[in-house]
Amino acid sequence: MARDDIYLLPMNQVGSFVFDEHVVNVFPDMIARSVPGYASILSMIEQLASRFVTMNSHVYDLGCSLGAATLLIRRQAKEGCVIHAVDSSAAMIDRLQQILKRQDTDKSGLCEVVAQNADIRSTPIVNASFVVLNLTLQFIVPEERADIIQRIHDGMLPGGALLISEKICFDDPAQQLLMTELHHDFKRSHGYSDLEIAQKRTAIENRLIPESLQTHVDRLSAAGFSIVAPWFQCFNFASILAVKTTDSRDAGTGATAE
Ligand code: GEK
Repeated sequence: MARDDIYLLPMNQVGSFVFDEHVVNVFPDMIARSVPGYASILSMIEQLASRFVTMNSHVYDLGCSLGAATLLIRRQAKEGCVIHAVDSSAAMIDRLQQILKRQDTDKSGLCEVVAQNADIRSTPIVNASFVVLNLTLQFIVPEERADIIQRIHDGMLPGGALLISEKICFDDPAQQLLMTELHHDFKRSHGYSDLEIAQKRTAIENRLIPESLQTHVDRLSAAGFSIVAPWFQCFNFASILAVKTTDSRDAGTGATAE
């Protein structure tokens, strides 16, 4: 795995962050050393897939990058289901297609994966049992986020689930400062220098817009998800599971009439 050294040297001017060929080459290392809890979230995505993916349904990995979630979901896929791995970066999708080609040659009996270079703002969602937005919505301007969440909800089968992970911010300035510092400590402890942290921060500043956990929860509830459960947080990164049920009164409680 190539090491992320994109911001290692001082830059005269730090440009806005783009998911290009350079980033693709170092992406697995970059995300593992930048997002506290990334590996834990991925492994839970696989566990959730085994519960929520149903036969003959569609699964969506929106903002799939190199398909880390897609490949784990594929291990749990049910008969007749199709995974749609969508990303607006052509470089990411090209590399994912190479990975999938290798996997398809090595193993038989895997479910179909359609890797698509497209914008999630216009990706139709139909017959979905499981949708993943792992660290993607944060790159969409906030005004356009509700529409995406609503379309996901509306395209989902009853009993279907959306997993959404995001970098979050905090209303309390002291908490915001502490969580930012802890995140930077995490990056430092994984080998990033202060210069790398500062330059990456400048590059991503206007591209990645975090919202509070409550803002995400409220948006998911407003879209109609009957269970909205934050299930993971590590410093300023959080993950939420949202489930669409037919009847919110007995949603996932396993309650019986007894
Ligand atoms: C993982 N989910 O490894 N439409 C489609 N893709 C987009 C859009 C958009 N409008 N905007 C950004 N992206 C992955 C990690 S990375 C997270 C996701 C990160 C894509 C973008 O090209 C990139 O590949 C991905 O969203 C975000 O589980 O780098 O912090």
